[in-house]
Amino acid sequence: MNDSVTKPATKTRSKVKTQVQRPRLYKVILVNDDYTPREFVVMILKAEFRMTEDEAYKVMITAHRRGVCVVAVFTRDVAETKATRATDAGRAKGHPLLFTTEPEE
Ligand code: TYC
Repeated sequence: MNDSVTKPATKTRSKVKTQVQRPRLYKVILVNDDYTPREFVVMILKAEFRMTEDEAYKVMITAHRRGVCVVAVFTRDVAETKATRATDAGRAKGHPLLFTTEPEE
């Protein structure tokens, strides 16, 4: 029909959404037992998780009373490494002290 009316040239450009994914975080959990001395648990928390005496005592006594206590939250690698190191430090002294990891919801 009207050939003189031409559509403006359009370019189709697919939109690229850059998604920044936050890494899943993992809790390090201190598990109570009946044998590891309280002072030893506090010492390990200070050494491995850079806690003050007060922070370490609070975490230790919470695990002692409630069975478990969340120590801190890290990326998976860091959480697993710290939990393993802390558990191994107890085992090296003959204690059944246990740290586990669990993903955050
Ligand atoms: N329950 C231990 C005791 O009475 C102390 C303790 C606390 C051990 C916390 C482990 O995760 C723990 N000697």
